[in-house]
Amino acid sequence: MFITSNAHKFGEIREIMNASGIDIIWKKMSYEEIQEDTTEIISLDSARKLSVMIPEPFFLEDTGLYIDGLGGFPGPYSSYVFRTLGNEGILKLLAGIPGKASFITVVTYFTGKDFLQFKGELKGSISNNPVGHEGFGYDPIFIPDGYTQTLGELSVTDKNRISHRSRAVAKFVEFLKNTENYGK
Ligand code: ITT
Repeated sequence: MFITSNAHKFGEIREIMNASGIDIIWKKMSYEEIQEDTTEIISLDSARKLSVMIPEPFFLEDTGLYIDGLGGFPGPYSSYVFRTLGNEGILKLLAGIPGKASFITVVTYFTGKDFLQFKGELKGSISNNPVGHEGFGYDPIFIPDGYTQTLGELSVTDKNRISHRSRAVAKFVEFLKNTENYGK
């Protein structure tokens, strides 16, 4: 069971896990996130709180965009900054600053007993303008290293070949393959 309010995240993760023969159930709900220094801590804290209400196994993930030239900002504030400044606001902030950046996703899996984490990172840079209508969030301003297009120009399948999220989920799937719950 995957807990997220975000249909795009669900769509991406479903495709990755289905390809490995794992069906996932979407529990569509939003939950409050603490403001902390790292994506790991935020993701773990959310899972801990939800496990009090939801005793069966589930997973969730927290994602942040870390811009080197802004000291890692918006990082743990990615959700708030996207809602307030948006992509245009980020581009204005960056005027003149080289836009090396990375996306980090941390999946936290609650086994019903323990909490396990799987991390994925995608390095790239911030574009000069928003481009593309695929994906969501910061995708139109993020150019993965080795690419000329933004993530906003890539299909879900192409984004999944390289993304922070797919890297984290691939580690999670590897773990599941070695447990008796595989495919459930
Ligand atoms: P949850 O219910 O799963 O928490 P959310 O949309 O609030 O959904 P996050 O807090 O993890 O998710 O996301 C922080 C921000 O980063 C949010 O504004 C997203 O739009 C953006 N974001 C997350 N993953 C992204 C991705 O793969 N590409 C571009 N932007 C992304």
